[in-house]
Amino acid sequence: MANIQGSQPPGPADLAAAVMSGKREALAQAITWVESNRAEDLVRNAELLQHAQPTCESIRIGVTGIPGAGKSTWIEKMGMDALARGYRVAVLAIDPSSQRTGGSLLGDKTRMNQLSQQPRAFVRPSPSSNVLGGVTRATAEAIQLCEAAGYNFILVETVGVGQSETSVRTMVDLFMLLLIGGAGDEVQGIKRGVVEMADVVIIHKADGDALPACRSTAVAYSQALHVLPTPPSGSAVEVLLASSITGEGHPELWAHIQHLVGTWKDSGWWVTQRAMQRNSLFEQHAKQILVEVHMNKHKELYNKYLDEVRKGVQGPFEAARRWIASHESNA
Ligand SMILES: Nc1nc2c(ncn2[C@@H]2O[C@H](COP(=O)(O)OP(=O)(O)O)[C@@H](O)[C@H]2O)c(=O)[nH]1
Ligand SMILES: [Mg+2]
Repeated sequence: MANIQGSQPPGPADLAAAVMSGKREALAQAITWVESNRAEDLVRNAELLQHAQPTCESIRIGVTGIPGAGKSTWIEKMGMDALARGYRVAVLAIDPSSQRTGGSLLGDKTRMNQLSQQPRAFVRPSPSSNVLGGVTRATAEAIQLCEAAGYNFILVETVGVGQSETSVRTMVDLFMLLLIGGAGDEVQGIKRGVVEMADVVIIHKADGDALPACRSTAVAYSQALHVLPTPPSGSAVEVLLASSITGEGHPELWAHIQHLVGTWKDSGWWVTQRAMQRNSLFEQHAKQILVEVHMNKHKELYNKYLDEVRKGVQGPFEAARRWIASHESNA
């Protein structure tokens, strides 16, 4: 998209105003802006974000689980339910793997055909594939932009394994782990660390022939979670069965989410967690901007050291230290 209306591209303040007035194309364009990684765009983006402040109180929910666990289907069901309850729904996907595959890992369901046709829903399938190392930042900023546009129910789907779960955990209020009944931990690609990040464990696709296997998986996970320490939220992790095809388990899930939101708002965890997340984002931004700015100035030296480290001429730590130190000598 070139710009909103005329021949001149909008300035950051104009775009922010258009986002806050609820124009979908403006929101889409603003998210494209923050997905840019170019150093010269950082100032423009900062100005956009300065202006585009949230206009609503939101609930942010992150969803993880292996490809095929039904995350997109679950999100579409939750999203439709949230719309029915009067929320405005935004869906974002965080997909570091798209850097390599151009996003092809995202299946058809990611388009969320039903949800994306709703006027009060906004679906953004995946960050653009050229966001080098900036996927986390772009997603966190996209969440802010959605909230500026008045979307008060934000769903974030993680795609790919490893880093993306940890990143999403730092930007949502509730983190859902979707598992499939019957499959062992290894099959599910679940590391202990991911289970420990979850606020709710959902044994998904609990319908038809799969129901008995789902029940036993639920029992096994309830027992396993029992021995883990209570999460920092203070709420024990519940294991719930759900099907996003039949809708079974969704009313209970919805009630549980509302319960957690209420409990955490009363206990102060809601505010504390968001404050901690803002600090964590600041730290990430500071480090990343530092490296980007430095890289722009000292790319050649970086490549030279990379080569020397590969050949064993310099140690990796020494090279990194000297590369950073080049700042003082050449500034
Ligand atoms: N039986 C059953 N199938 C489901 C359910 N949810 C999703 N699926 C199917 O599982 C497949 C993968 O779903 P998708 O949402 O794309 O998974 P994702 O890769 O985790 O996003 C699709 O064929 C869905 O129709 C469910 O609750 N029950
Ligand atoms: Mg998906």
